[in-house]
Amino acid sequence: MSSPTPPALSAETLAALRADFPILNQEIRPGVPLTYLDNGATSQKPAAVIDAMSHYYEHMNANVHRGVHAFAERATAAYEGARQKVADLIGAGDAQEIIYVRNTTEAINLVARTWGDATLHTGDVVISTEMEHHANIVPWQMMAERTGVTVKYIPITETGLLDMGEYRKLLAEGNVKLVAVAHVSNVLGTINPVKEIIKLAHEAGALALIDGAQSVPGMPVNVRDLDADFYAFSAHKMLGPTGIGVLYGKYDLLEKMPPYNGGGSMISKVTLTGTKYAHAPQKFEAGTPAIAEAVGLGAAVDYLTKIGLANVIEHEKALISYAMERLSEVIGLTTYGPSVEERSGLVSFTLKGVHAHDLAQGLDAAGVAVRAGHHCAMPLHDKLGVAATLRASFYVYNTMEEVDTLINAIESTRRYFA
Ligand code: C6P
Repeated sequence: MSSPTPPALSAETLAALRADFPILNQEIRPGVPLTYLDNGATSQKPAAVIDAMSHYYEHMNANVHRGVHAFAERATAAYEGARQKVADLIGAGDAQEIIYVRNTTEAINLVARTWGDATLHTGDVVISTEMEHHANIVPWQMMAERTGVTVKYIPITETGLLDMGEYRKLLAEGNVKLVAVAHVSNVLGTINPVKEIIKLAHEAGALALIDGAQSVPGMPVNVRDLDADFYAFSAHKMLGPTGIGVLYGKYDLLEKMPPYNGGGSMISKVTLTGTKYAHAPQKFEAGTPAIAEAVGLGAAVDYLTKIGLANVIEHEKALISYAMERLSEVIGLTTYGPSVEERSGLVSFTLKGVHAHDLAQGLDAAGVAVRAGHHCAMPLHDKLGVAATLRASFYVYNTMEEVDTLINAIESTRRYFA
């Protein structure tokens, strides 16, 4: 057995950090502690996030941007304060570039429905990739049905990287108006060279949308440094609550885009003959928003900022290096995706002779929570030639011992099916 790389967070720091997550300290079944390795699907929430949401409901619950009473003002300040925290986290120029949505999926659909429908026509091209989550494929296919655009895909290489030569060729074919790419693949873990991808898109006269669902939770991201036109992510994968996500957009683009939903809050004037819309971000936030969730997201940003996202990625790197090493020792196990250097803290794999769902059940018996299936990336699984994989995804509170627990559970399931 190999010895683990020293983790980036000290044992004391990690123990203190784990104590912040009430859910982690429990047994799944009597005598079986929880080993939560399904962070790519959703992360656990620290007490600071849960408490911030409870505090909001207990001490200031009111609608935002409407009343003039004290609670309404406090709620609005908390809601808008969280927007500023998000803007600071991702290096946005202005909090007005942060639109609250339900999740990454809605953020991408918003761009397709508003910017896409208003701007694109038959003959225009949108480039996505073979490694995308369905959230960054289906909205463009639906938009293609409405507008007549063509969707093309950057292929992946044998090692699970984007084929940049093919990308250049697709751009050279012309008429590309948008490049929509994941920053980090939720199956391969590949960290894509999005800065270069965006630069090339801009040189070809196209905009770039980055799906940051798997990147913002685990690494420093600066949208201005990347020069992203749109950047989408979900709170629930970054220690925050479900029900809220973010679309970042450059302000001049947002101002030119038509609204998404119509209704209260997104207007500046309504008459019976027509409506004048509010400026971004309100223009895209019709109706009563997810206020407590925004407060929870703000608390999650505070929590992550305190740890430092550079430390989060270092910690994940240590875990994934050790996990990849240990997985390579398991007979009949195949991992998918690039080397540790080009990968985030997740790994998908198959075990010869054992279906991914059976393996996941074997792991569950040992208290190890992982995801099995196509991970909402069917075209990628088609490309890999497998119907399903099993994915272990690590986060800041995971330990080297939990990697050992994973490996032991895989080994005993393998022996059971042998
Ligand atoms: N991936 C996973 O287990 P939502 O569901 O809207 O919060 O996020 C969608 C999404 C978009 N892009 C990427 C790269 C993603 O990983 C996800 C969510 C989860 O892999 C749930 S399917």
